Amino acid sequence: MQSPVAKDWVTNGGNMTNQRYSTLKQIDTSNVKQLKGAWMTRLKGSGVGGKYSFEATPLVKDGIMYIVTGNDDVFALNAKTGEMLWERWSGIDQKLTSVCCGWDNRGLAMGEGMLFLGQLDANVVALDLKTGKELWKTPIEVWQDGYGITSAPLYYDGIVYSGITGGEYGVRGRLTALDAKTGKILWRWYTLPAPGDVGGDSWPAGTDHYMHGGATIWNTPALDPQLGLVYFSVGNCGPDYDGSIREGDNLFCASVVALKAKTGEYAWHFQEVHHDIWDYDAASPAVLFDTVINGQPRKGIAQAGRTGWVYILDRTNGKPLVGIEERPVPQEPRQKTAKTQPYPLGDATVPHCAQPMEGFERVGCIFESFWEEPTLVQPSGIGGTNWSPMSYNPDTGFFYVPGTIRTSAFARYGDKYKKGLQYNGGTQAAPIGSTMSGNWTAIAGNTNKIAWQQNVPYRVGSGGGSTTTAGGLVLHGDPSGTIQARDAKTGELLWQFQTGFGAEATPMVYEVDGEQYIAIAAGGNQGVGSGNGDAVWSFSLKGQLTPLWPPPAPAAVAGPESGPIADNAATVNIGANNIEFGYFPKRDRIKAGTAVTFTNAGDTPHTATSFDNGKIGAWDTGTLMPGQSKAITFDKPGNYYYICTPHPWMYGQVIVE
Ligand SMILES: [Cu+2]
Repeated sequence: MQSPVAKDWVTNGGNMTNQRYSTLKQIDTSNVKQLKGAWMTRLKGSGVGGKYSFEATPLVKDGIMYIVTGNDDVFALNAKTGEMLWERWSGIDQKLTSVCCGWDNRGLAMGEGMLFLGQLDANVVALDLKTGKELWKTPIEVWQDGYGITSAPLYYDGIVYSGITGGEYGVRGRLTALDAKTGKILWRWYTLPAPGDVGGDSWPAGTDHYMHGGATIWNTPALDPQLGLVYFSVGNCGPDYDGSIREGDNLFCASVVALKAKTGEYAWHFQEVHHDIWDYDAASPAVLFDTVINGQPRKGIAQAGRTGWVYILDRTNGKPLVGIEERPVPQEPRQKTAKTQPYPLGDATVPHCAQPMEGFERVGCIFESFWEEPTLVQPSGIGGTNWSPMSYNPDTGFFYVPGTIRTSAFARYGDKYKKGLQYNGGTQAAPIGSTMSGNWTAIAGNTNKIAWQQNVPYRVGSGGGSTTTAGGLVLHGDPSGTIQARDAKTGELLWQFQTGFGAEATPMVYEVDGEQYIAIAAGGNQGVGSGNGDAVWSFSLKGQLTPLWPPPAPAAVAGPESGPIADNAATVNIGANNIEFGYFPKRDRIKAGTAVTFTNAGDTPHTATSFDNGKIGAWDTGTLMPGQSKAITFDKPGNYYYICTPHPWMYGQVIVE
């Protein structure tokens, strides 16, 4: 786990650095064009349905591959042939109400002859590596209270470290350490400090807001055995868009944190965004690397934030390695905005100012404040870099950063905490008609400056990230369904191959019997709307399989798109047909004076809320619990767009004639 990654890939990030750098170099810049599919295996329909994303990185050990789907089902495959060796179906409740952003599992951990996974129902589970048989199962929380797990755990030295989700449900985030042998909880470290703890004074005194402040952990920790520290990124504050009730910096939201790996004792932290009101999580995994700055060897750690910056720190103490300045930012007293925010020196990977759009009077750059009037800001509330991992190549000294280029219309509306329900306090939908795209950026680890940058048509910062190799390659998927290889030095696209499904997971690299393979899970991402599926592909120079047909293209423009229009549908179902985050029909043409009944046919609360550019909430169903309905009568001819405020990537349209 401490060695450079070679034949096997034994943690989510390759080894404990999360670098996703493989030393294998049989496949390189000169021959990558010859790659074809060695095998492709469908996982028996696991994770097939519009509510799922497939983001997991497979693990490989001794010629066997282990992969987990968005339904938390685990499969062992012969890594040379793709043949299924065993399967373990999670049996998780299909009516979970605590999944904010798609049913998803980012991967597994391995150690002591076991596999470890976190489930959406907030259980950490150990399976026998040989058979898939369940050995123990520990609930680290209760999903009915808004908790879940989507991150891959990390195993090291007898301990399983797990993150937790629920940042949109008013939970109290934490890192949980479990005994690998028994599943017993050894310790918990709360990312939301109580009064008297380190950081406790960054929450308003005399309130319990810190108990509901989110700050969850979406991705796998990294660990430095020499320093004895475990590192992780911490997500947004709750309620996401309403800072009015939580004056202060709100530690440890949007931070990188280091703890003593054995005991969970606090070591240091660095907060990327003070008093976050933009959903600017640190969601992508923290990456450990060594570099040389001003002639001095330094121990670094880096994290790609939703702000579109890479934060480069000294991993011994959390101090900036390249330089980060506190600068004054726009103020909104009602939001209790922080006076200053950290600005890393170097380059951002995505644009930092929104373009004006018709209807919006308030347009700004990063850290622009807002209240109830929708305000356009870039980067959007999903980044920048969201959950997607970046990789680091010690040969080039570059990080390979996935980016989303999107605009959010931020608006606050306030929220009361109710156990187990969404607690957002506002919304951040992209304006109807605004473009959404992505990019890949190489950032130099010793200067934080752009070495190269390539724009791509779709958002890539949400699901799949990059992997890099000693063969001089950067490997990544694309929402259009292709896996792609680039030249690590220049970013030039050298090879692509159509997998047939949204390729929204991070590739990995392994070797069996002297042959190098590159594998990727292909099954789409519900937030991006890329082709759903259950495929795992493996590629090699001796491969014979040819590409599949491309899946439907994901959205590149925000809104209900140009899909079919239903005529006079009297009912719009929300979350029907196992597509939790969508309206059916999405577009409806009716006569003036008609009532449309919005019915929540899904498992989580949804809304249909008017979203005319520049204005939110002219009409609103309010929160519809599962099974509830509300009729809205449309009297005047016109075009009525709407969104779901807690899930601001859901769009609908009613055309009144
Ligand atoms: Cu919704």
